[in-house]
Amino acid sequence: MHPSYEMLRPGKKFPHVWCPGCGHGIVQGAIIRAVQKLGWPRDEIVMVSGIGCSSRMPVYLDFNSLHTAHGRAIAFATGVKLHNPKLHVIVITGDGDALAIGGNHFIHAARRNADITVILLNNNIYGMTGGQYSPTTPIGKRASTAPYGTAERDFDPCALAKAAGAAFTARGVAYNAMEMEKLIETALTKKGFSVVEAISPCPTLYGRLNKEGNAVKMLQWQKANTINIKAAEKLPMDQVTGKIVTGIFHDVETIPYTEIYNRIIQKAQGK
Ligand SMILES: Cc1ncc(C[n+]2csc(CCOP(=O)(O)OP(=O)(O)O)c2C)c(N)n1
Ligand code: SF4
Repeated sequence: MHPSYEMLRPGKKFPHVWCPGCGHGIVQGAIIRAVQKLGWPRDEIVMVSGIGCSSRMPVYLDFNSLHTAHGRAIAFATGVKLHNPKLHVIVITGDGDALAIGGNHFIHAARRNADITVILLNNNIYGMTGGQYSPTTPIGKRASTAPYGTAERDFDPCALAKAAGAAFTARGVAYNAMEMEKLIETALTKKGFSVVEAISPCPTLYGRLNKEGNAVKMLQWQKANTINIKAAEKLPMDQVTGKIVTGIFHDVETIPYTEIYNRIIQKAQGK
């Protein structure tokens, strides 16, 4: 039996809804391996998501799970962690879920330094609802709501999280599943608000609308256009522009929100 199998809910929730070639399954595999490496009991893990193709993940994984409302996963996750700080709380969210309808929760959880890990599956589009553009659709790229290309600039989720106060930010691509796994494993061990942006191709909508070819071609593009931050730092800017930079961008020791909050509770109780 494949080692990932014990983390799934076979029989109950399969077949899954993801299209052939969707990157979300690759990211799910990386999360499973990261959790297995850490050796955490499944009962101590809570996986929280909003709504979207990406947000279906907690339905398939056999952890404690909350499949909440669109954009609200981070708010639910913060509540879970405050209630029981011993739990490992992982948020699964999409670029639409985290940065459009859920954008306020994202920045304020970073500001508070909520002690949760956010895995943001960025496919640059709203997958579940038919390919509308999202806050990470690059300017000029097509979406069902932008047939001639978007006129809006896109967010860099890692830069946004850092600016808002996150303790840890990193980016990986589906093509490099081994690096993705390591980044997720590291993020999960960090105190405070940690974010891994997982670049996950959507061949069905983003790829088709932007004529990027099938799933294999999209992964080949990732392979050819990804550069690790350590290599990028040694290159002139013009050789990095247009590439996806991966790796750890920000990593600081912090006192997480949960600890500060609990100190206040103790103070109020006269302890
Ligand atoms: C309050 C609310 N507004 C809108 C929707 C419709 N809706 C469901 S998923 C989604 C976008 C999902 O995009 P993203 O988070 O990027 O995830 P993906 O499907 O691309 O993985 C939207 C707009 C909803 N379910 N609830
Ligand atoms: S529509 Fe896109 S994001 Fe959704 S399952 Fe299909 S390939 Fe994945």
